[in-house]
Amino acid sequence: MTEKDLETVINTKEKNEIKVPPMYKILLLNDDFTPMDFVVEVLRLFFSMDREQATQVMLKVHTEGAAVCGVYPSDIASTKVNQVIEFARSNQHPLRCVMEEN
Ligand code: NFA
Repeated sequence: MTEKDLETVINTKEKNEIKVPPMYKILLLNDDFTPMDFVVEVLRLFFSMDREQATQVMLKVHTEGAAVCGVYPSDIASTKVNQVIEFARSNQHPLRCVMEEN
């Protein structure tokens, strides 16, 4: 691509206000108390994983301390984080869930 082409691409993008929304990773954090089965249910319910994938991600959190369970725009990410925390709290588990910008 020439410099002129690049300029055109940039100008077009500005004119049309094409923007990608910032994306946020959602991570589950390990703890010593939350049952493994409960974490698998969280991943199935809130992140639409099948049992096999949910089990793999749960084990990654368990062995490595944390794992990404999804990547979403900020509104969706913060809603999911709150839903997971509230679901864990209402079942008296200390499971932690956080989001971080990509
Ligand atoms: N470490 C927990 C246990 O041994 C399982 C767990 C996995 C907790 C992933 C939180 C997140 N029961």
